[in-house]
Amino acid sequence: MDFPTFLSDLLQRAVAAAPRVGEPAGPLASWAANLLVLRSVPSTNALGRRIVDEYLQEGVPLPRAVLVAWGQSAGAGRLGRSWVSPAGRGAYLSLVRPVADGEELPTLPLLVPVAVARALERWLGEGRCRIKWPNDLLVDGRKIAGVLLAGVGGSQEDAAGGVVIGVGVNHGQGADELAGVSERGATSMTLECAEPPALPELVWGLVVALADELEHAGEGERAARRYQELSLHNPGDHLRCRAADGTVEGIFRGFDERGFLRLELTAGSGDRLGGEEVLVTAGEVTSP
Ligand code: BT5
Repeated sequence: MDFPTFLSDLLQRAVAAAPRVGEPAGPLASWAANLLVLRSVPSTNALGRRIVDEYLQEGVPLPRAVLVAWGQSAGAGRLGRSWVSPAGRGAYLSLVRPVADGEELPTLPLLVPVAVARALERWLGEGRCRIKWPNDLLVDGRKIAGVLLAGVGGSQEDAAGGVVIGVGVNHGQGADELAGVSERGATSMTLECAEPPALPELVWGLVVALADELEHAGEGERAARRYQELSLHNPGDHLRCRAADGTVEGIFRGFDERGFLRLELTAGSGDRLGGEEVLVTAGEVTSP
């Protein structure tokens, strides 16, 4: 598939999602109304941040928007890491959204990976895509997708800001192309699905799933439950995590409503005692 075909396919899908006169608009319509498809950008998340910044600075209400790229020259991961984004080989998109109240923001890191896993399951088969805390999507231990969220402006108490929700999914790469991309190993929809979707179908499937799931922003209990259902980690598992202040190790006791990981320490470290429960707020699970 070439870029013009990709572009026109997505635009047709957006037009088809527009509300019909006399019918109530579903969750998808407000996103489909502002769909931008670009051939190449450094990063859809960087572009999204710029849009949110400018709207907030000008005091203009932020609309919902979907930014899609055919390729990215500087795809971003967390903590300064990068996302390998060859043109026409993956889904690269960012959703821009206002944050109406302080309850919504903490639920997004839970809802977004859930939406992506659910979208991919349609082609991968149920239960094959698992979430490794906090934001990696794995199939049989290999990374197929990643999520990058950035809140802009506002604060948790007075949330008049916006959020940029970035999603990258490998689509057409073969095993050779993915060798060395991720330390854990990487995979793609083409490698994993008996009948992989076409690239625009994958992108649109992600938009639809995100639009649906984001309707539940702010529902912390529901978000934590759905995240746990798709999590690679089960309560009772022994986990080692790289946290903000070093490595911690212990028995996993579940997620809280903000997606923080509850860990019962197996060994004391620093001024913490073995058996103490700690909340890991940022970092990642490094083993098993
Ligand atoms: C992520 O970061 O997994 C978030 C990735 C988000 C990418 C999307 S694409 C659209 C939007 N615009 C952007 O600029 N970004 C978002 P993190 O957990 O930090 O993982 C990054 C690590 O994953 C890298 O250090 C590599 O080890 C590995 N990696 C990089 N590219 C990969 C790929 N294509 N497939 C699998 N693993 C990859």
